[in-house]
Amino acid sequence: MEIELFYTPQTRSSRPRWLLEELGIPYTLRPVDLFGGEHNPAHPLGSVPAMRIDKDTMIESGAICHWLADRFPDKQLAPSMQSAQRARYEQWMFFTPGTLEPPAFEILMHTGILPEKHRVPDIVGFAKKQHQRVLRVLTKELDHDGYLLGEHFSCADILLGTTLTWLPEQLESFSALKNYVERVTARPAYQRATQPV
Ligand SMILES: N[C@@H](CCC(=O)N[C@@H](CS)C(=O)NCC(=O)O)C(=O)O
Repeated sequence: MEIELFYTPQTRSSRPRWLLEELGIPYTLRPVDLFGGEHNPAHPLGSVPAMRIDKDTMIESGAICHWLADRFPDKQLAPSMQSAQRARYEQWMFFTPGTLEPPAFEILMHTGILPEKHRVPDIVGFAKKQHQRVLRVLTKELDHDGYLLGEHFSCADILLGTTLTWLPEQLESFSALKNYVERVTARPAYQRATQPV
């Protein structure tokens, strides 16, 4: 199987890159200079990430990670469908892109990504409240030395871990989450995945 990952550092394409490093399988990085104005030729919207598996192309960071983790069951980054933990795993795999990411991204958009004249302070205020509500749920879940599924690190931690690094200042009053981010980002695979290309 030949895998190519269309990738820009410090974007959602960090998720599949980290996962590929955790899986320890060969892949080729195809850097896309998104911040320099380049569009990703492998994505219908020009966005990152996209992944080519032999001749097929797949988009959506969450879907790519979900698929890869299941495709290599021996690496144990996703509980099997028969496992009692599978439902919980699915829940957290969707919680990050569906519930944590929207307010986090609104904050980023309206404090930095959008040109100043298009930023709306009221959206930031609302998004910060919603983001903090979500962080309160997560901090209760992670008030221990492990991961979303307990002692076992899984692909759900990759989605969550990357997303929590977006806004470190928002974690100030959540020590369990700060410790969690330190723990997951200290993993050798994360360190490899954040090396410059
Ligand atoms: N839901 C998509 C979002 C992809 C996305 O918006 N990627 C951003 C970088 S994090 C991007 O490429 N933005 C530039 C653009 O869409 O033109 C995913 O998770 O893959």
